[in-house]
Amino acid sequence: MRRLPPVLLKDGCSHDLISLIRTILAACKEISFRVGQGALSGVLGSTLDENIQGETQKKLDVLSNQLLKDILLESGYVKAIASEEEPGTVAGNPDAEYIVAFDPLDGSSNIDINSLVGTIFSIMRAPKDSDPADPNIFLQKGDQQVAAGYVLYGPSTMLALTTGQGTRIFTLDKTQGTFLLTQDFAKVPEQTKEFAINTSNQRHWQPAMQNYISDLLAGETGPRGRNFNMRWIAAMVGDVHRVLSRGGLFTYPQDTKNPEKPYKLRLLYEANPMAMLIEQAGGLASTGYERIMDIEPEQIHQRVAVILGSKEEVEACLSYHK
Ligand code: AFP
Repeated sequence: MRRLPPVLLKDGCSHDLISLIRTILAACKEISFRVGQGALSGVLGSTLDENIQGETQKKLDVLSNQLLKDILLESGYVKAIASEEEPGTVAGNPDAEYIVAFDPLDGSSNIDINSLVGTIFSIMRAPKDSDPADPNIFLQKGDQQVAAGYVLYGPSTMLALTTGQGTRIFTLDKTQGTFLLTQDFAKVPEQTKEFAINTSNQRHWQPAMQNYISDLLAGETGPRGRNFNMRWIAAMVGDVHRVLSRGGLFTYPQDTKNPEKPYKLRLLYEANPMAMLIEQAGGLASTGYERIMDIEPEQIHQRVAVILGSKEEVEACLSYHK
């Protein structure tokens, strides 16, 4: 078993970037412990509050957000942070080089049923001489990300991380408290027989997605000529980890269920970091009409349609969207 190299990743990463990633992982180790404690640590269940997204906040949402926010702002390594659980951005060290956008606990509706949850993070450079209190410093295309990753709190706690030189997978050794490198370069198989979508929204999808999924469900008797399998974890971090591990297509497409909210997933701290991890592992990540990491963000909690995973299957899905 290879140990984590002392500077985490060579790849020409600066000392401050390595220290910033280590700071994020320090918070994630604590979150892993709390998630693992479950009912024993009294953090299950919901608060009486809603977040900026209008979603009921779970106790672990609030705890995870506070842990990441405190450790990052105290570290001095970030100029500002943006979080799914924060209405606006929070200013940090005006002299710091990096900004971090994160979803502190993705899939939090899974907490009370002991299912998969995770932390997703995206690291960007702060524009030169920028104001740490200016939320517009986060409005950068996904291609501007310096690093991206997630920590999956499952039977084992795993980290997927990219700094632009491929996607690596690490596993937390809970006896030592260190993430050990367990897969050097993750590779998404170009073909797959597995897709992930919340099928209960089928009547609300656009015709392109209805036709694509219908052809998958037709199996070997339909136009695809082969059978497909379906999975839905209801935590993007779990579905994306499966895609990174064995291929697949994950999608949360546009739907008309709530006219004010045609999309579900957030661009800055879900779609963009996952898109970087997937593309660095040879997969594709699209909205159906454009590459996710080409999108010019307009506001920090902006939502977007997501179709990502095995290259040939994403291309097949996109062919229905022409
Ligand atoms: P929560 O964090 O509110 O549980 O939402 C998780 C998520 O943003 C994403 O991780 C899942 O893929 C998706 O929502 C699940 O959405 P549905 O509950 O509509 O299936």
